[in-house]
Amino acid sequence: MDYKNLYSIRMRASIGDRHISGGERIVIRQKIGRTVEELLERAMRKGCTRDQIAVTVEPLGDALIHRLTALDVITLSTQNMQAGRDAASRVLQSAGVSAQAVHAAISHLSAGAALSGGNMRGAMIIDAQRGERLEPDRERGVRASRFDWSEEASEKIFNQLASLGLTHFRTREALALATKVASAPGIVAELCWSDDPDYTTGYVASPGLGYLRFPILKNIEDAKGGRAFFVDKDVLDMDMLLRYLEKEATLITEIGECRAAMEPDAYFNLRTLPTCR
Ligand code: WAQ
Ligand code: MG
Repeated sequence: MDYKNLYSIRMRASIGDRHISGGERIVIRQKIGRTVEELLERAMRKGCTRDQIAVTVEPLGDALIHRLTALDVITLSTQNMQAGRDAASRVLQSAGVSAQAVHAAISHLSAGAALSGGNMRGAMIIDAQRGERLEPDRERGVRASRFDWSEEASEKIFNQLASLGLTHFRTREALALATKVASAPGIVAELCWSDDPDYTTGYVASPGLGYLRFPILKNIEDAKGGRAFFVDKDVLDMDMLLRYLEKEATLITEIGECRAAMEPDAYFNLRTLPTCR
């Protein structure tokens, strides 16, 4: 892949004010046409022929492109939502998020984190110690943008995840987003679950722990979802963080380790064992 002549392609489909479908890629010039088509098809499948589909093709030119290695992936399986949230909370706390901040994030996400009570388009930014919300726009939130897999890494992660039975495009997309977020300045961890009523899997991600999936973080048919980016307020430079998340291009060129599912207790036992080499 030629890292110089890359293009950011972003699609957003809406009906009136309502966001219906979105997606984005970073590709070489020769792939622009095909990629625009793929993103359009994705919007059409969601029934977005009635209103508006906007596709932006932006040359990244000589802009610096950060190259990242994807977070390691593991799934921690539980029987129900409460056990899932308890395990996610424990992981977040071991990543350095206070119990208070975890509680705040889960309450906001369950209730609908936007000021108006619905889902946000972007993420909350939450002080990992005090649990206070810091994002400048509490209706929209902060959107991570301009990230993708390189062609080689895309193929590798597809195969790795598929070998574990993880074939949904959401998993690859969320892993890419979480990898960018975890690499951002001031980030401690992230908590996410989908707003899609049929998709109950969510995750916790952090630079040190990787990407931990939880198959039941909410009940089926619940259309409330969102993201919380936990930050270390002592080192946070909000402008720098927002610039990195929204504007600076990141390409994932290496994949991490992908492990089979296990129960949370088995995972926590593993992690507290002394490492013998
Ligand atoms: N930046 C920040 N927040 C975003 C972004 C973004 N680019 N895109 C979505 N969000 C927020 C927004 O509040 C959405 O309502 C919420 O996240 C959920 O978005 O199998 O599919 O696209 O490992 O519904 C996680 C598990 C799936 C995947 C997450 O999220 C797996 C998912 P969705
Ligand atoms: Mg969604």
